[in-house]
Amino acid sequence: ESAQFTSAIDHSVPGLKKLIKNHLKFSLARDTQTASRRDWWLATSKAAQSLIIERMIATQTAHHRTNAKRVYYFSLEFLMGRLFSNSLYSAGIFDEIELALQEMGLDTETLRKEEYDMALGNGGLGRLAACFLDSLATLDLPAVGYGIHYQYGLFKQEFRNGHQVELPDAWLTYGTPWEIVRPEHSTEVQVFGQVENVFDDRGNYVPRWTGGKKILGVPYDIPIPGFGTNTVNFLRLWESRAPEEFDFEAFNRGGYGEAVREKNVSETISKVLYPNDKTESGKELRLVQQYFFVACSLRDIFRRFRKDNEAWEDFPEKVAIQLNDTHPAIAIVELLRLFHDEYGMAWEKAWSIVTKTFAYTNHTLLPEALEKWSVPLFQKVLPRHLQLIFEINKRHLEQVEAKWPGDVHRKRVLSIIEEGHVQMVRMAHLSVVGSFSVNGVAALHTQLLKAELFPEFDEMFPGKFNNKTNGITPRRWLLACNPRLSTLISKKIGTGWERDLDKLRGLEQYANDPDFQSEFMAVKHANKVDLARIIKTQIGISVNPAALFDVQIKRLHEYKRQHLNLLHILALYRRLLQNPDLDIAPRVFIFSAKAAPGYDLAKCIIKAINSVGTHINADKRINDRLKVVFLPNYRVSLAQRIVPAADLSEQISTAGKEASGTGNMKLALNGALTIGTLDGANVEIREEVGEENIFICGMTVEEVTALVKKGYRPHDFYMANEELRAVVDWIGSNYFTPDEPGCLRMLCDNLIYNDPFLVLADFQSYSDSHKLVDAAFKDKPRWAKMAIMNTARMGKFSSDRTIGQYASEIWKLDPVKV
Ligand code: 26Q
Repeated sequence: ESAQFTSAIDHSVPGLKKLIKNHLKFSLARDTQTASRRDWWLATSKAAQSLIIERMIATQTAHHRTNAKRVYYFSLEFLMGRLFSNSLYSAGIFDEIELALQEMGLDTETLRKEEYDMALGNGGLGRLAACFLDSLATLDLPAVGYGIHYQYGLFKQEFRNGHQVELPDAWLTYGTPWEIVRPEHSTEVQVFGQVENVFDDRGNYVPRWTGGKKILGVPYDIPIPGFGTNTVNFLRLWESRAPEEFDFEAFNRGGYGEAVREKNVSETISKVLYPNDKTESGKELRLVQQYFFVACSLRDIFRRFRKDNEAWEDFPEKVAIQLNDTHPAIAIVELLRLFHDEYGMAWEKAWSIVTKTFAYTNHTLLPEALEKWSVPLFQKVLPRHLQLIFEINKRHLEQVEAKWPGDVHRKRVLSIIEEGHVQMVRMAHLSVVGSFSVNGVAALHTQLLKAELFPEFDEMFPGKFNNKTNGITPRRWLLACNPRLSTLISKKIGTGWERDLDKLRGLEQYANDPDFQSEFMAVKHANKVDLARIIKTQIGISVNPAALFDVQIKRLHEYKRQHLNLLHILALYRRLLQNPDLDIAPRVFIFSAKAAPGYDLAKCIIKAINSVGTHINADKRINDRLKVVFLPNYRVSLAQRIVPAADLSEQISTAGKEASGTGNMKLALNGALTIGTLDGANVEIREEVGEENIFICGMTVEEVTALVKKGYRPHDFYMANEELRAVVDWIGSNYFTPDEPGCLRMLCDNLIYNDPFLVLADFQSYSDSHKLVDAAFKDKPRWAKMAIMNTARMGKFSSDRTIGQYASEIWKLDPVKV
């Protein structure tokens, strides 16, 4: 079905000029003489936003009129980055706005730099949610993203003497043109309190959750426009506030000061995004955040469902909820509680609706990253939910008993409650039991999920586990971030690839064409010149755009092994010092990464790269053949500058540890070659681009497992390899940090005596692989051909393909044309 849509806005260049000036005047109270760059950016954004809002209203009317099934994407993180270019492209006014601005002596390139990144996420998981929203709208799928309106996003990173320093990310200081506050859809939820038994309206003596602290959720909506279609979905983010009555009560109890203090507690909930940090695990406020946004969102979904439907049985036909990891998994229990406690529905019926509604995506196999909450903490924050979890678990274990009578081991490993000194609630187990679908994010990851993490669950629920290999949106990660390559591609194969990335296969036939090769590499060179300028202005280092740009950009984590990269840099440096005539292609090593504030070893790796880099960059003897650059404050907008300029993409996690990776896809799509392990989506990237167009190194999952089983001794690798021993010792000495003796000792000791991620075991293979990279880079036509093949064969990794599979295989969701 479709709805009629006609725009009331003049899309012409003069029309848009007028619209921008009107916003400058009436929304910002500025005249053209005194307007700052930010004012112009705001006014232009508001102009684009008005076109998008028109389409949003039409879309919501169409979804309501057709009573369409919707998917709700629940996530603690949405790493949106900047929205300016995306909005212009999606509103279909990029060129018109460019011209309109030109006539006023401005340009989009300058204005877009005015925007703060919307950094409401840590990394891969949050950025995946943002790419999914883009694809959902582009595929005309009815969808709403639900999350938290954090006042502060992921911390801002600076370096002081090479050490990471964290600063608050006050992204809302000057406001944002993209969001619409909707106080009329505010909703109240409670936390804490106790469970009492009371008589319900049918005379049954039932448990009731009472005495909790009331919190108001106020929604902010960010329109999400599709590309090349009229659909505009939205992202709804909840801000926590103190409800009026509560303030008043507090005032009566303790006066003004007490009332303000109580208000602060309520407003703390949406104050700040938690960094993905070991030291932050198990924190009460994090559980409150999770429950707060999930409870608000479910009430919002109920309101929308009740407008168009009568029977609760129809709920799963109209509502699918995707859980982005276990972070929002408490939604399973809250929906059960709403049906059973609040609406008096029988347990069996309520549970049956719940388990037809939820689907869960797992993003990690690392045991230390699986969410657990202690039972006493749960008892304090969500006492009724804890009771319900015990009841869910009792019934679940009865099913286990029915299937495997007397098997106590099975009951122990399948239980939602982990028994121990303190009992723990395993959120992953709750998610598997409460969902009809559990998916991994790459083929290898899903295989390991079934075979290693949840083998007993896979046996108990055959068919529940499935794979959905991640993807990225080609609108942001090619069209917007790499205009030169986009133009070249469209010139060669026409447009259309933006909505159908498989069309890039059309480039394959030109991979051997010398003219196309030089055009393709000229684009890469121009992008490298741009990045070199950014490097110069950001950190004052001059780099040669003709050098090989070797890029590792991602969160800093031991399993991602930035320190393996560093060991190789030191080996190269040493080879050059010992053999000054060594013939290697000049290289610029580019890092960008944030370490979690409490992750000491990760911060030590940052310091090590910075200190080694400073030393190498200043060494005249190597004649600029090596440069090491660490760009501070990695974020989406910086990634958009680095990705188009990369020659080589470092994807070197310990096999079996990186669930998928998505940076690997962004870089390969933009013509960077991958050096990587057979981990995550690298396996599928190799399948697509062909093994002749990728540099695979390191141990396989099977080899890693075998080595760990036999007993890994990093010291043996250290002793057996002269070069490896030299570079590890070099880091551990005070050579690179004379002013801070001992500061890199923990890194060096960790490698020799512990090395949980097998860095030393993979060193030689990695170093050998880099020799092949060097040879390939010197052969210019060969490198060009390989780079073109990478771009041409990355179609599979469009998030449109991923979302198409979620929609048909999990959500059973149909598009609605607007
Ligand atoms: C947990 C507890 C307390 C505070 C924070 C957290 C927390 C926050 C974020 C735990 C994990 C995350 C993020 C995980 C993440 O980004 N995982 C990545 O997801 C990508 C998308 O599927 C994959 O491509 C990556 O392989 C995976 O590491």
